[in-house]
Amino acid sequence: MAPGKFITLEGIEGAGKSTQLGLVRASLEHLGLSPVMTREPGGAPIAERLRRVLLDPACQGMAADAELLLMFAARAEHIAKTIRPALVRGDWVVCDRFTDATYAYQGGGRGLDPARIAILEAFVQGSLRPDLTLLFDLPVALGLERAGKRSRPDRFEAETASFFEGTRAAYLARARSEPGRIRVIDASAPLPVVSLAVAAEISAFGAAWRAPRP
Ligand code: Z5A
Repeated sequence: MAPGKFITLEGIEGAGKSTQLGLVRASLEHLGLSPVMTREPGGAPIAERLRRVLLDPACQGMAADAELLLMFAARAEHIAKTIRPALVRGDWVVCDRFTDATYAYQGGGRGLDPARIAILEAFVQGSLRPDLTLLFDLPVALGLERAGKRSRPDRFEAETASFFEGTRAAYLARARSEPGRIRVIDASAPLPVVSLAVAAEISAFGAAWRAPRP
């Protein structure tokens, strides 16, 4: 059986990834696939416990290196328990955030050296990389305005605009360096326009790779 494909969704705070997840799933189902939907940090029981620590506002001031290592600890668990078994079964996996978020948030936002992130990426993931990444890009002020409607911000949502400017810049730099894998979606557009762009990207990718129908 052919291994499944791995699709990730990325973007800064309030970019609209979660809003589009249902459409991504529906587009893949339309192609006869039953994708495994998951997220980071989290996506497996122990990884979800680590997520609670990572997002907890009471953990404000966590050392940047500790944050980085916890992200990869959660990822190791997620890969072992959820992602790799699904891909080996031939299932497609759709993940709300993955390692591009580490380069963007811990690299671009916190200022950690990307070379150190790359060492952990190789250690934890081996050769596992997303096959397709949709990067929802929009100005920081608009993302924060959209996300600002939430009542209780988590530890990342409480960050400053300059943190998210660094995050966005790192995401865009990665998209420039891997244009084949990372497809940039203009997330500042009205919802129906963003949805059309998402459906087009997923359909094109899915049609090129979909498993033969029985
Ligand atoms: N993190 C990290 O630092 N390092 C890592 O390696 C990983 C993660 C993996 C997880 O938070 C945090 O972990 C994340 C980065 C960090 N923190 N931040 N920021 P999360 O997964 O719980 O939250 P999130 O990923 O940031 O999700 P979000 O803030 O909810 O963003 P979103 O999913 O992209 O946005 P949304 O909820 O779909 O939309 C926000 C609002 O905008 C909502 O009211 C929508 O109805 C509205 N919306 C969406 N699209 C539109 C359009 N096109 N027009 C108008 N309004 C819209």
